Amino acid sequence: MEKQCIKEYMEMYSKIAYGKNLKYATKPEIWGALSTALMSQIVDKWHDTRKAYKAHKAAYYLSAEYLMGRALGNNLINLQAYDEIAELLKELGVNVNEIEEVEEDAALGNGGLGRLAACFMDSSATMHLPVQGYGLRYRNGLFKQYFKDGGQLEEADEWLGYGDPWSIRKDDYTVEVKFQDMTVKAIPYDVPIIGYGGEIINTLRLWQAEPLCEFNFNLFNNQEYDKALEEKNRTEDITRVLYPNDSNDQGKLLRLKQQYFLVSASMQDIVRDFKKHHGNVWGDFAKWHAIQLNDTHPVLAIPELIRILVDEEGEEFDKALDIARTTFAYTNHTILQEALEKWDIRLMEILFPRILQIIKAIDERLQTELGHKGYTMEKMNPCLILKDGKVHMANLAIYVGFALNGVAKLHTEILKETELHHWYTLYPYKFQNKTNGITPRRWLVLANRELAHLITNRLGNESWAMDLTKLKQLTKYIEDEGFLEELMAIKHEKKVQLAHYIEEKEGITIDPDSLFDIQVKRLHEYKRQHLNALYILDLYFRLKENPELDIPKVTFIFGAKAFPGYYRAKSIIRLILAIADLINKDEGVSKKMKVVFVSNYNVSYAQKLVPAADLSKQISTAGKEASGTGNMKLMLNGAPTFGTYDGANVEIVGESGEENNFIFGLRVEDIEKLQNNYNPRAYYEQNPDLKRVLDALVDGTLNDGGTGCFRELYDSLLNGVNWDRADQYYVLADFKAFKEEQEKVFEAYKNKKKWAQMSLMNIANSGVFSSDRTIMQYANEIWGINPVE
Ligand code: GLG
Repeated sequence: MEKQCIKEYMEMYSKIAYGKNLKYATKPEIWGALSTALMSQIVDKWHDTRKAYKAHKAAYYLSAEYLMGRALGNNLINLQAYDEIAELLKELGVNVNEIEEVEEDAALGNGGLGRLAACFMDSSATMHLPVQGYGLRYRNGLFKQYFKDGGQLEEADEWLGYGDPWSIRKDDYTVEVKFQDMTVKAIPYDVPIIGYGGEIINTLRLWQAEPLCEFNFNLFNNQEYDKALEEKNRTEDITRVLYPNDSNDQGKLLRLKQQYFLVSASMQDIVRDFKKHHGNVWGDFAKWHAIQLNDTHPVLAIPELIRILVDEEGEEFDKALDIARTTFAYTNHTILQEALEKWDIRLMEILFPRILQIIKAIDERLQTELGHKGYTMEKMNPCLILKDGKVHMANLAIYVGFALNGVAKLHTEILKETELHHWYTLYPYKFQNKTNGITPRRWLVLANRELAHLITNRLGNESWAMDLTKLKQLTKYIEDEGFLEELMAIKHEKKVQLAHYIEEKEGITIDPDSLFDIQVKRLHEYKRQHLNALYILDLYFRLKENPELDIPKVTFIFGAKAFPGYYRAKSIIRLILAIADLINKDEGVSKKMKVVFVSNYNVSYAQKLVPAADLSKQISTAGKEASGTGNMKLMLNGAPTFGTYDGANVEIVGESGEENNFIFGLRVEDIEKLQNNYNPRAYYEQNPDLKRVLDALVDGTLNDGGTGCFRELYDSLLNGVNWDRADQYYVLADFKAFKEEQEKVFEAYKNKKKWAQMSLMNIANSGVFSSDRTIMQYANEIWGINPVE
């Protein structure tokens, strides 16, 4: 990277774009100028990458979500230019961190599923894999969260406020997407995905909806101003906002429109490209393309490809279906029933009747096939695509797809044995496992520069960042006191940094010498933030009774957004805020423990929290968390897992050793046994501590702001609300085991050397959780693509 060159570019850009000399530029302007300068530097390599890929089979990742976070810092790391640019900024009188901090997160996703897609983009480019991402350019990403009067409120996320230097609008690749009642333009915005080392630059293509015609001039002339803009607004609505739902299917018309808009634009783009390079030899389509469907959101790509081949290219339906059957693969991310998308047939009829027709024809083929296999109507039922007035998207994906995968070993086993057992008996060969991963560049090299330096020093070079299994070599320092001390000094430094940030952002003072016990993830009952909260309340009561209680000083940190319409998730946030208020205000107890719920938890906040964690809380009800990926980030940064035997926790503990983690609670098989005669009330009656904390929800100890929501939460745990069973997520059943395990944490934390060794064992054994490994498995075992030189 030519430092001088970047500087000159920035000076020029500042004049053109801001009309001022660079030395008068504000921080956001410096960010804009620097980002644009860096873009100018990568354009040629970007072009070269595209050219090099032409002769190879490519994979396309279709996803409604990409939780990218900030671009600048990450791109500097991947270009290996971070220190150099920090130097340059210093010459300009600013600190690189300050410039990084002005950037808004690109929060075009909700949680794990969207962040996984972002990590996959990074790993594909780093591994030189010809993979292109397709997604939507939401004008407003995931809402911003703030707390008022003890509860969560939301506001729109205007992430494009300072412009968008990290994408290029490609008007010449515009396509038209046709709905029954309107046709809209899909404009691609290409985001460069810089592989580590800066040699390969892949593309994430995000589509933006725009009207064919800006506004209706005749209506405007007739002074019907609102009407003149109606079409424009209706069109722009399609990519206006990300649906803020994680693990829940809302069945909204606009959401279905978004999905079709994404897949129609993407499939047209892929077909256009195929024709350009291979003519219309459709039989070769799957030789050149594999298309991965990230969950059910982009599954309409299947009938859309068939529609294009049949209606526009004149192929036979059966041939088009065969092409689809060798092209698409599907990833399942959850077994939660409420997340499995089932669209009203009626909605599809209104929006795109031709697509519905094609789905019907596919369903007929499925029924014929099953009929030949001797299936009765009853046996067929769970596999049907169309039933009960709905289109079952997962069934469409599994029937047509040539592969389907779960995201952790346990999850895949559950799919095979229970959730999708009917499909497994039919097509056992389609089932695969691809345990999730995370990119070590963002989650270690960038987020924890101090630890990355230590590792590079000890291993001799930086190659571990592209082959994370090399971290295994660190185990040789397990008895090296000097190394262990350095490791803990870095942890302490990251805690100090986080404490400063929390002080500034949340106005809460925390002690870096206390144990940082961290649970960060979306808010959901199955993730059981309330189990953690009830434990904390119990600890508070015990400290009140006995201020001499022998525990190390501890800080419990939460970060989580709740879907705005998820009432009970919001109650849980309110509960934790109320508990935090009670404890932090208590002069005596707060000397030993504090509780912080950070506001607006997002990727950038995670980059500060993860390196500072002493303990990683992963306490979902066994069987419910498909994988988890936060668990991997925390492991990589040296936090032992405090968790249930669920999702990828199982594999994490398998790698780093049970003795270096804290595993507690019911396992999947325990829950299977318990479920039909589970009586949460018995736990309440028999455990006075548990009774005390639950009673605190309703006896006035805690203030729910007059909402009655703590009573509702209490009822959901003890009595069941509406038609739901009481305590569906086994919070009460796991309370005692949780508490006993947390005692073990406190004991272990007292032995500093032992703790440092546990931390080291987690770092050293986190190599398999690199998304480089995951993406290579997709490439080899599903897509059949190879790295390109
Ligand atoms: C899901 C699951 C997570 C999983 C993630 C990525 O809930 O357990 O780690 O996808 O596969 N909806 C999600 O975020």
